[in-house]
Amino acid sequence: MTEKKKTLSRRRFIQGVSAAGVASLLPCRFLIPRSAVAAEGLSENEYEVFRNACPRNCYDTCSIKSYVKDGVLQFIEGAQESTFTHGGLCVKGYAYTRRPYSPDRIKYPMVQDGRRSGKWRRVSWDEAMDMIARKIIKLKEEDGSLLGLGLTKYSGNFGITNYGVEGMMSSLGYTTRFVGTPCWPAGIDAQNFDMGNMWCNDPEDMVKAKYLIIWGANPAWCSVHSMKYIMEAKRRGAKVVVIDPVFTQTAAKSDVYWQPQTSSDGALALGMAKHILDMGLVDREFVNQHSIGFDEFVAYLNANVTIEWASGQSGIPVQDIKEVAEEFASADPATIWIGYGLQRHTNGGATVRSIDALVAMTGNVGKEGGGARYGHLQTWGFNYNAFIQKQPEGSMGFVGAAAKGEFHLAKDQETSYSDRTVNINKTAQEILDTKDPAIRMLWVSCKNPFGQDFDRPKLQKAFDTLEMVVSVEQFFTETVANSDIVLPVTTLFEEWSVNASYWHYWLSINEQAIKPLHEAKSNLEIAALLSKKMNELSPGSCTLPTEIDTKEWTEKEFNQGLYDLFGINDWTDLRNGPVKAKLKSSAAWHDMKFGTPSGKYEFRSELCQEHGHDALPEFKEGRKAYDKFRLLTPHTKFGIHSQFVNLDWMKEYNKEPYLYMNPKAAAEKGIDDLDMVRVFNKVGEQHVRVKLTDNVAADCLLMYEAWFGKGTDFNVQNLVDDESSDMGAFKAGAPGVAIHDQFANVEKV
Ligand SMILES: Nc1nc2c(c(=O)[nH]1)N[C@H]1C(S)=C(S)[C@@H](COP(=O)(O)OP(=O)(O)OC[C@H]3O[C@@H](n4cnc5c(=O)[nH]c(N)nc54)[C@H](O)[C@@H]3O)O[C@H]1N2
Ligand SMILES: Nc1nc2c(c(=O)[nH]1)N[C@H]1C(S)=C(S)[C@@H](COP(=O)(O)OP(=O)(O)OC[C@H]3O[C@@H](n4cnc5c(=O)[nH]c(N)nc54)[C@H](O)[C@@H]3O)O[C@H]1N2
Ligand SMILES: [Mo]
Repeated sequence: MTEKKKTLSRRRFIQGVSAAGVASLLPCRFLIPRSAVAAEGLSENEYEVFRNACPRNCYDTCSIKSYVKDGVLQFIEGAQESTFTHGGLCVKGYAYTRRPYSPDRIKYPMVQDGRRSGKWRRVSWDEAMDMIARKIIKLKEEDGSLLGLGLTKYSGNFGITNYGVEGMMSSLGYTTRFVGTPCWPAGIDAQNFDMGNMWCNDPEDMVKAKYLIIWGANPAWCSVHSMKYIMEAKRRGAKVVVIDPVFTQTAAKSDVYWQPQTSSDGALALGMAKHILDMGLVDREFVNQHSIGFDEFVAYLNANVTIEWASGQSGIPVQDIKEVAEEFASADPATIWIGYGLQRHTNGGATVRSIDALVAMTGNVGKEGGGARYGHLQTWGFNYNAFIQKQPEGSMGFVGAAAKGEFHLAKDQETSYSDRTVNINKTAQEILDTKDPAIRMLWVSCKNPFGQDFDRPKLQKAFDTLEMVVSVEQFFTETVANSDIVLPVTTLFEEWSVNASYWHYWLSINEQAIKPLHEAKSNLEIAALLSKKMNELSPGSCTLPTEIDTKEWTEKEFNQGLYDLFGINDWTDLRNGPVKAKLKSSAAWHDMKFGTPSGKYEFRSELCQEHGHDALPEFKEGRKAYDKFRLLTPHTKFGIHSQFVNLDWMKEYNKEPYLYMNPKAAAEKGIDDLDMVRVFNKVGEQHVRVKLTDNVAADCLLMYEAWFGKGTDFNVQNLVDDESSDMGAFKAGAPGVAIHDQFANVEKV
């Protein structure tokens, strides 16, 4: 990129920051989306304009408009067509113009001579594929199956064509898959037990809410575009309550802020439910017509719950609980945003069920402006063509139910073979424990286990047992450092895909805006290359085509159902801008036809009981403290997991990591502001600088998860173990993980 172009995009970036920062917090009536090009007095004709979508694992899944000149990405902006993205991006989004051109990018396939040695040498794609394919063939010969080959993939890129990574694995045979999600599965199961699916109202209808409780979510950082609806609801007179052990930027925008004991929210919700019951504020019509099990729930509340008990558990005063409960039950409509942070606990699923119950008993389920908002996958009706691939003939696999330890090969039962599944939230333990055959080779894609998985010290030990680790990456993460081979992957601007959101109802195409830089290839192209090499070395060993056009494969993800839902004739219509689903109503469950066995809202769920939990949304005790302070490691403002913070352009916003600590607790430990400390627990330790703040309670330590780039050792996973949450296995295949049920101590160094 020339100097001149660099300056231009840098300038845009800085302007974008201030505009977006302010715009995302303004009520929508003040937001007039205006093209950045027009605003700058430039002509769109000077640029080639492309449609893109942010593929990160984020509520907002922003629709992007990209401007390219001479084959170089000049600047980007939020698409004006989407009322959700509304012409603006978040700060990290505006830094995207740097990402393809970052000097830190992985540029070529490389091989490391000795893990963690840093002795990388460049190899050709052909050499890299040759090494990988020969290893795969060797595994098959030695083990009689490919179960020794593991895939761990999660949310680095949610573009639909990237499910071709799973497709690639299937095209090789039956392998070992790390399944589940660290993100939200306890809440998904909870909503499935209560309502028969996870389905949330259109977030844009939050403007209609008269009362909003934001419970264990931090949209001011994690869903910036949602804030304009919350602020507009407030402008129209709604009251906003935020419940979070941390005084977040979202809390700063609220009318009422509660700082409960972490993991006590179930008690709080049940206390509110009891008071609503006592005050006669139950919506009898909803309960009688559309639910089952309410009488039993009432009996449970009467026998076990008092507001004093809820107050004792949570630390929220009795009077406050009463007041908010009454206001919530009296407002029409009233809604609760149930955050993902809230359910990352050993009692997270039970907590979500008790909050759902609160929304249901007040008649706010199925109502515009109401709802127990968690997430949805209503707009994800893709073909999953890239995902679904056929195993080569004669593939050996796992037999019968995927229960561990029951693996045996049965040559005459080919049709019953399957992949072997292991829990993604226990990566380290699963690698160590899985036998017959052991996981010998690991393919890592769209995933940074050393940054995002749990118990990093144990993970190091586990990786050391692996014979070959292949990482498909853009940057030299800690996972790459623990790999033998790294393959350079494209950024979103260099490939075709399509993106939907798990929160809003917009659909965006992602066009290839620039040619892949250096030797980067998309996940799909890498899959095709592997297929070519496999078939060269062992004909018939991989069913995937050996040439893949990512544009064609993007097209293959569409179907008439999607076209009808979005009111378009063809996928190419998306090149004119994102489109929104044609919703009959903005309310989930508007027809009151629930997906539960009874077809009604189930206060009492036998299905839930069958899965080993209480049938009623009963209180479940949290995890017992195993060290002095509660340790929280939630999501950061200017990064998403291990992405963005490492970019040089973002350094201004993320100078260094901190431990946030209450001044009272720090004083007891003789710790001053900006001291270096050692945080330690049974998992490991981390050295970090302290920032004193009243935003966290005195019994709490707070560090935001993030990867600060190569050469830094900050990693919260040195202190987070892999304890499971209660729910998640029903819908995600493995339980969630109790990320926020961690404890640690601290000392000055
Ligand atoms: N302590 C703690 N741990 C957590 C959490 C927490 O709150 N606290 N949050 C959890 C949650 S909610 C989540 S969702 C997970 C997220 O965990 P991950 O899904 O692992 O998250 P990312 O860091 O976003 O992405 C992983 C990698 O994908 C790479 N990548 C980006 N695009 C592509 C691509 O197109 N192809 C390939 N092959 N790679 C690509 C990125 O460079 C990045 O290094 O972390 C979980 N871990
Ligand atoms: N900027 C930015 N945006 C993101 C992400 C990111 O990393 N950065 N990640 C994306 C992803 S993958 C996800 S999953 C979402 C996450 O979105 P959120 O769920 O909004 O974010 P988290 O930070 O995971 O957790 C939200 C809050 O839960 C609180 N919490 C933890 N335990 C409890 C509890 O016991 N009770 C209560 N009441 N609150 C509790 C935390 O203090 C935190 O403030 O955001 C997405 N958007
Ligand atoms: Mo997540």
